[in-house]
Amino acid sequence: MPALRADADEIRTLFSRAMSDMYRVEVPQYGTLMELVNDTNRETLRQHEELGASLERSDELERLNVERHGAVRLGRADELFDMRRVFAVMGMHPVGYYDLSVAGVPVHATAFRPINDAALRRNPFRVFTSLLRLDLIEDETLRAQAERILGERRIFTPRALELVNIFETEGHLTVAQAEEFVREALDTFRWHSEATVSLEVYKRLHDTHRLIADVVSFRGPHINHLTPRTLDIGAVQAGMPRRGIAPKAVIEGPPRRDCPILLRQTSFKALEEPMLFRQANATKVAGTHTARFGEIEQRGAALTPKGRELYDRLLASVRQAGATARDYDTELADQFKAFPDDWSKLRSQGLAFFRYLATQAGIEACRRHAPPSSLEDLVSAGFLHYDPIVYEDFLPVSAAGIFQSNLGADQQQNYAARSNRTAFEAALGAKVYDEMELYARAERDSLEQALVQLGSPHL
Ligand code: OOG
Ligand code: NI
Repeated sequence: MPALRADADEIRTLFSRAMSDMYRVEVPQYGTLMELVNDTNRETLRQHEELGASLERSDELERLNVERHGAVRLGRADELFDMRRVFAVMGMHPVGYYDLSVAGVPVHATAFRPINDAALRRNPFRVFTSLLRLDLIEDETLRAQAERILGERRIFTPRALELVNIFETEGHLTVAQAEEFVREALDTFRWHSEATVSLEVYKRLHDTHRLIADVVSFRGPHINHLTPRTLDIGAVQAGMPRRGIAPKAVIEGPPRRDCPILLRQTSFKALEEPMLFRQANATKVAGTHTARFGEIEQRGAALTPKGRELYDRLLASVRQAGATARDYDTELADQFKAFPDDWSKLRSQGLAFFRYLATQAGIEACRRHAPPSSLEDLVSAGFLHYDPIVYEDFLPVSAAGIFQSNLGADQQQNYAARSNRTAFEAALGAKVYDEMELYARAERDSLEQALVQLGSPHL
């Protein structure tokens, strides 16, 4: 009998669960945060029946409890190349290019995530994956030293890479191989409390940028946070201090709205963790390192390029106003009055993406009479229902805010904005997917299916 094949969705779910279990042991506050988020989600669903119904229709209720994203920071081009191959086994592919150098963080990044509707419904696990840009270190000696140190590490176990090879040749793994793969791949993301460098080198790296020390001093790219999705981020932010967690001052992203858009995020400060540094004379000295933190997010509708342009413009004007944390929320809410907060307007003005469904009444009516031939008429007749498509990606300005709240304000630097997508894709060994194309396709596919159900009117 042939061995049972594992499918990519199953492997991803096994992996994200294993990652969550590992992180809960490594960072106990993560467990506390998970409890708070679960309690809040239950309460929100109890209070907002319509939200529950909408999530149910788009099959999102199921995924909510397993949904999370993590982040890692890599040091070498070939690490990114292999990371792409490892994530491909789990049905996760690079979507989007994020240049964080513009925000004073010397990395560029992509998000590995599932890209088709069925896979996203099963488990939308995402990993924000940054690559350190050593080319932005000006001190040549330090840059060469960082390169040498990074050159010596192997972040994947030999067996993990062997299993990736098997997957690439066979097109799948067996269930037994998949279980082994999850154990082996997980090893890459664990925390190492012993640095690969001396305290002195660590300090030099750290003084250049804390992020450089975080990447270069370790044997592997520890997962630095794992973020659950909440349905009410304001409630979680308010509940954090009661459970002994101190959140950052402001929630990143758009303001609170009746129709949530994109992504709102907040985090708690990185932990100062004990470390051992390996001195030249082979003795070890104790020190600390701050890297790992907790974060929560609330996801809303994916915006079209037009909607995104409006979002970016409004957010930029809030930031230009330079409000202090206390006034920030007021300023944000004020500016965003210019962003329609009503699903019907968001749809008719082409600001957000939607998934269409043929209604039962529509299907029955269209059996009796020829259906109307415009999208607007089908919607207003109640033959088509629409729900927002959830935003599956990240926001560079928010990501920079999250990075910075964990690096300390003194660590902001001004790199001349030199985006380098070509170098990133060369390292990755592939082009990143364009997220706008993925959302547009999901909308188009849903509409086509709905129209078939209504007897294929030509629009
Ligand atoms: C990644 C920060 C970005 C988010 O949610 O925007 C991120 C990092 O700190 O490595 O995870
Ligand atoms: Ni994050």
